[in-house]
Parts: sequence; structure tokens; C-alpha cells
Amino acid sequence: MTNNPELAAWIDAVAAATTPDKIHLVDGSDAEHDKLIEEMLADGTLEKLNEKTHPNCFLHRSDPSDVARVEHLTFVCTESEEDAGPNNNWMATDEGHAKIDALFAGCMTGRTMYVIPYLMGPYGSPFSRAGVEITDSPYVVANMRIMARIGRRALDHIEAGNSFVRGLHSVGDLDPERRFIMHFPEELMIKSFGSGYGGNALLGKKCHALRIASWQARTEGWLAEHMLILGIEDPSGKTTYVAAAFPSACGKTNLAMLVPPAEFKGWKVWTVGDDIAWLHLGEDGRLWAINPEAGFFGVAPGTSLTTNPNCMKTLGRNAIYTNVGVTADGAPWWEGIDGPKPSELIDWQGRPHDAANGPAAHPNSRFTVSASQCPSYSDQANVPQGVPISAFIFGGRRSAVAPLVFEALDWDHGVFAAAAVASETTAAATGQVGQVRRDPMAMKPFCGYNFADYWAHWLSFKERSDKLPKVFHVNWFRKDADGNFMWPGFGDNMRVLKWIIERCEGSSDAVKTPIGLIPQGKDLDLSGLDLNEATVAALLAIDPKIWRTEMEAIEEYFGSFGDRLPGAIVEQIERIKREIIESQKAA
Ligand code: GTP
Ligand code: SPV
Ligand code: MN
Repeated sequence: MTNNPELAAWIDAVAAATTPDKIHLVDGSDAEHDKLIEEMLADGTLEKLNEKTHPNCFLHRSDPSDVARVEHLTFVCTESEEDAGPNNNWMATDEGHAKIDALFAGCMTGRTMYVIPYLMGPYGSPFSRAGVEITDSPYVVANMRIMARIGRRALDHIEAGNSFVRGLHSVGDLDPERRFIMHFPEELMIKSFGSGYGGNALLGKKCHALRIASWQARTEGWLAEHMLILGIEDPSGKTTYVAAAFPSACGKTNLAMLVPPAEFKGWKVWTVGDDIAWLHLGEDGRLWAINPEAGFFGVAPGTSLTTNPNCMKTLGRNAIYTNVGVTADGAPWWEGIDGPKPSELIDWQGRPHDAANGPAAHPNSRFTVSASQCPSYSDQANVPQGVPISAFIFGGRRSAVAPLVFEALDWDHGVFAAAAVASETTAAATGQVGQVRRDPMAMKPFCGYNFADYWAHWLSFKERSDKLPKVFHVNWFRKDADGNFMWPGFGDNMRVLKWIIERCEGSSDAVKTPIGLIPQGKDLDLSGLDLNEATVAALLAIDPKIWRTEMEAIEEYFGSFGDRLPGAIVEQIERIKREIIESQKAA
């Protein structure tokens, strides 16, 4: 099957433990793919959508209890509990293996075991990393084929002697009581049992490219982040790259594919990635980013020709839809898509849609599609060295408190502001939606080690370069007293991106506050936007009373990391608190 002895031995060991009927080494070919699709259509795993309107598109319905990441069942297993940190669920390595191996025993009887060699990152990039996912889910194979570079070339990379992450996955019986997503960073190993959904099952994505990779990145001096990457081309043809981290379902895919407003003649946004960035310091002192993924696993609800036209143009063909609704003529449908709601609609569970059952598409319904189909896909997306990042943008979904945008004063303050990000929870993970929680760097569910060490790692880049990106914080989700979004968002976020680029070039103004540097209305290009002055002022206002309370919450959160918390973070808390009090005295 392979001439790599380590891989061959692992495949044998897994087969002995899980007792599949057949073993299939995935080569990634079209013929193999067609056969898998045929089998999934035959057994009902997939449903064919309208070939005329949506060529080569399929619908998959998950088990209703298996529609999102399960953070409470996701573990980092290390020798020392301190290494996993208070931000992770921890289990000792031996205990973790024992617990999950018991579930894997004999679980593939009657099934085919697929062995998927994959590469995260462009072919030929020194930053790309290999993995092998063993799974009993053909749906996982079909999705991995879109999301990663799978098959022969990935296997060649491994057989050339490069290290690889081992990921073992079984859907098991989809019993939520028998479900675990376990990571063993010290062994470059992932074991996931009992879920067929997204980040729980496509192991190259969150499990490898974030949890395991973040651990490796810390040891090796680079960054693995939950970030989109985009290029902004100005009318002169100059392109500036930025990377932005927002929590799950908080706008990364949308920002990555942004279409500027009509007033922004000559401006273009180029998509490099929509979810994950791997960043390395270049010899020039700049941070260079690659997108380890090859596809998008994006949120369907809210996606339309108005909000995200590039995404809609990406989606119409060769896509797998998971848990969306379907119209009478076999088109995928979700809340927020263009046009009126059809009278006849099948919901995500396959029932005739009845509003009493909730939305027709699950709020975390998704599409899987190749990035190469995106009209704004950057011609730099596959270059081996990546793209140089001029700005980091962090943000969350906050109906109150956080202003539309601010710039950090320096690197230490930027790391603090990113670590202090809070956001309302979304349907991307099971649990209550709309609860404000701290989500540092949008990595709360994905950092494979102690956050205190992670922040120290981020801070350490200052010692290694004086050309680091400027750091910004944004919030597209402020609401007014009636619960309506105050900022139009989507394409209009270009107005904030433009200010950010101008700040990087030193050509735009800002006012200093204890929280950071904030534009005034006059500093933002709001041409053609129907937004009254009072709303703009409210979006950019810092209320010291509210921020004193916010700083208390931030301090309490950081306090939970004890002595391991870097001193530079404590200094930022003290400075901001002091300056807020001073500003109140001055007022
Ligand atoms: P993950 O794939 O879970 O990591 O999500 P993401 O961060 O890529 O979020 P995505 O761009 O898919 O957006 C999630 C939801 O937020 C969708 O319903 C979008 O329509 C909505 N959304 C995105 N950008 C904006 C914005 O600027 N304003 C508002 N109001 N909603 C937005
Ligand atoms: C996220 O939740 O951040 C996602 C979807 O991108 S999943 O692949 O399920 O993690
Ligand atoms: Mn994501």
C-alpha cells in the first residue's frame, strides 16, 4: 500500500483494531471519486441536486444530533495538564488513548476503511505539512478531496521522508454519548470518534491545521491561526495583504470574498484563504502567510448575491451542501438566500418545511467547495512562500461595547487586544447561542496548548522582527436599541479596510484613546453610504464607564491563567485601567 514503513505499520495496526471489511488507499482520482459518489447516492448518504441549475452538486443530511463542533467533547491529551491549559479540556495521554481506543475496537466491521494521505498547504511550499486520515466515512473522503490536497502527491510527500500527522476517525454509531475528539500533540496524533460533522471529522482542518499545528508552531517559531487571508488591490494596482481572525460564524468567509461598494472604483479584494493561516517570519522580517486549505467549508445561511456575490458564484457547481433545505426543483435553499421563500420546501431533516420546526436550513448548515472556483481567488494563493501580511485584524460578534474599529498602539498592545477579544457564541458549536465569552485570537476552541504560553509566543515575535504587521480590532455587529445592526457590514466593510491600509501607509488620521487609536467619521471613506452622523459617532465611541466594567471582566479572565500569564499582558491591563480613570477625571 505504501513504501513508508511507519505509515504501513500504522495502517496495519488500525485495521487490526477496527476490523474493516475492506481497506482503500485514496488516490484522489476522478474515477475513484465518481464511484464513491455513486455509492453514497445509492445508500442515501447523498442526494443529487438539480443537475441543470446546480451541476455536480449534492446534499448531505447529518444525523440531527451531529450538526456542529462539540467543544465539551474535544480534548487535548498531554503528559502535563498545565501544557493544555485552562482553555482546553485535558486528559492524560494514556487515559485518552484507553478511553477512545475502546470505542474504536471493531468499529469498522462491515465498513470500508479509507486511508487518505493529504497535504495542508501548496505543493512545493516549505511550509506545507502532510497528514493521513483514516476514516470509515465516504462523505469525509469526498469533503477532504475538496478541502485539502489529497492522494498520490500527498503520499509522495510522505514517502519522501517528511513527517505526517496521524488522524484516526470513525463515525461510530453517531451516539453523542460515545463521541470524542482527541488530540495528542506530543505524538502528532488525532483520534475522533462518533461524529461525521465538519471540524469534528475533516481532521485536516481544525484538528490538524490548528490544534496540532499551533503546538508545532510554538515549538518551531511560527504561527497557526484561525484567520482568513486577503489581498486589497488599490486603483494604482498595489496589493496589500491582511489576515483577520474572527470566531466561528463571525464573518471570515464573507470578508475574504468582499466586493467593494460601487463608490470604490478600481479597488479589488483577492481571496487567499477564508479560515486558516500559517504564518512564518521571512528573511525580510515580515510575516508571510499561506492558506493550508484548498477549499471552503462555509456557513450557508445569510449567504446571498447581496451579501456575498463571489461566494454565490463559487457555489453553483461541484459543491457538497450539508444540512441545507431543498426546493421542489432540487435547488439548495437557506434562510437569507436571494428571492422569496418558496412555498414548497424540504427542511434540513428531510421533512416538508414547517416554520414550527424552526428554520428550513440548519443555522450551521454549510457548503464545501473548491477555492479555485472563487471569482476573487488570488493568483498568489498557491505561491510557496505565501503572501506578506501588513495588518492583523481581530474581532468578534459584539452587540455592545466594542467599537467599529481601533488600532493597537504597538505589538504588545495588539497582542493584548487580540487576547481580550470577546464574542457572542454561534451555531458553529453545540451549546447556547448568543452568550458573550472570551475568544482570544478567535482560537478558544482551537489552540492546542496553554493560552498563557500562546500569548507569550505571540509576544516573542517582537524580539525577532521590527517589521511585524500593525494590529487592528473590528466589530461589524454592534446593535442599536431596537436590536438592529448599526453598521451595514459585508461589502461596506471595505470602508474600514481602506482606513486600515491607509494607517499602514501612514496616510490617515486617528485619535488616541486608552483602548487604542480610533478614526473619526471624517477619517473613514463613507461616500455613498446612507448612515447618519450620530450612528457613525456611536459606532466609534468609547464609553469609559462601560470600558471600566469591560476591563474588570478582562482582568478576571486573564487572572484564570495564574503565574503563567506574561507580564506584558498585565502591564497592558494596568495601563488601560489607569488611562481610563485619567480620561474620566479630565472629562
Ligand atoms: P466559520 O466558517 O464558522 O469560521 O465562519 P466565518 O467566520 O467564516 O463566518 P461567515 O463569513 O460564514 O459569516 C457567518 C455569518 O455571519 C453569516 O450568516 C453571514 O451572513 C454573517 N455575516 C458575515 N459578515 C457580516 C457582516 O459584516 N455583518 C453582518 N451583520 N453579518 C455578517
Ligand atoms: C468553524 O467552526 O470555525 C468552522 C467550521 O470553520 S468547522 O469545520 O466545523 O470547524
Ligand atoms: Mn472557522
